[in-house]
Amino acid sequence: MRVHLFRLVVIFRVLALVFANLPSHNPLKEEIPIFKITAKTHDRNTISDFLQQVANKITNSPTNLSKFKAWSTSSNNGASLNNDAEKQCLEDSSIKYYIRSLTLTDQIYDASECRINMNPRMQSIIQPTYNVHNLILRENDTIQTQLKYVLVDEFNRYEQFKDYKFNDFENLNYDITCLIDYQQLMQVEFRETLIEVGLERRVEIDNSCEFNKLNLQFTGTAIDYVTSHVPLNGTFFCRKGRSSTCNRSIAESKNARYKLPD
Ligand SMILES: *[C@@H]1O[C@H](CO)[C@@H](O)[C@H](O)[C@H]1NC(C)=O
Ligand SMILES: *[C@@H]1O[C@H](CO)[C@@H](O)[C@H](O)[C@H]1NC(C)=O
Ligand SMILES: *[C@@H]1O[C@H](CO)[C@@H](O)[C@H](O)[C@H]1NC(C)=O
Ligand SMILES: CC(=O)N[C@H]1CO[C@H](CO)[C@@H](O)[C@@H]1O
Repeated sequence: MRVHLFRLVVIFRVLALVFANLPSHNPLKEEIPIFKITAKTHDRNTISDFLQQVANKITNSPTNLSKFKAWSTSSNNGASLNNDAEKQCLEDSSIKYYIRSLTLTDQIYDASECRINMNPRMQSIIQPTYNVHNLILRENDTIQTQLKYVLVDEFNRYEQFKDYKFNDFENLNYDITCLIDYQQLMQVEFRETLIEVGLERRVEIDNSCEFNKLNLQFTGTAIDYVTSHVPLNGTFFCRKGRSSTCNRSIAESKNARYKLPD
């Protein structure tokens, strides 16, 4: 991960302005979460997964967990819930996300095979793997995906982000051609520009869940910190020479396309 100095300067300015707009600085007003998960917005399994994670973390004795585990796996639908307390536990608990930091940054991904040119008379040509950006940007976690959409919506309302285009991957330079000289190693790379969002996640657990039985000190709210990446745009570029993913022993030399040197 690289952060350019210029970008750092820009983002600190943006940060200061964005946070001036957040209500957190007003002690009289409760801060509004950017994203909230409850039994009204998500299925009970999602809620019980979060509760289970907290239970695992805070419990003093693993044997105390068994009751909660059995319950969360039987909670696929409301009907199988054991009693009103358990129903209330899932319905009155919530998970809330708050933005705590924003950083403009880049991430680099491999976008082709690693290739070596063993033909002394011609240069070989390497290009990005077909559709590779979809593989790179693919999301596999529903909550993370929803969070990303919520963040893009939010950022689109910030005056400070008005010149930023999110998810701008329509016109990628897939036509880039990396020319490889004799015995040279080459790999196409994808530089993704993104906003790295640091979030505080508060799991607020209703008293009816009786988590104080797992740990007397537990006050009802579990706080941790998570990161979300909101994509802006990307570019392919040619990387010459060896790297952690490209060396002579794994490099492909077969089926290369060739070009006579100019
Ligand atoms: C989801 O993707 C991340 C990396 O992006 C990976 O670490 C994780 O194992 C994946 N999870 C699933 C369920 O495929
Ligand atoms: C990507 O987005 C950033 C922030 O808006 C911008 O500064 C940069 O020029 C963009 N890069 C490309 C390749 O579009
Ligand atoms: C070449 O790269 C592969 C894959 O990253 C790695 O497992 C291997 O150890 C590397 N070999 C050398 C000689 O660096
Ligand atoms: C609710 C519950 O099962 N509490 C138990 C948790 O573990 C401690 C120590 O093993 C027991 O004393 C509690 O009764």
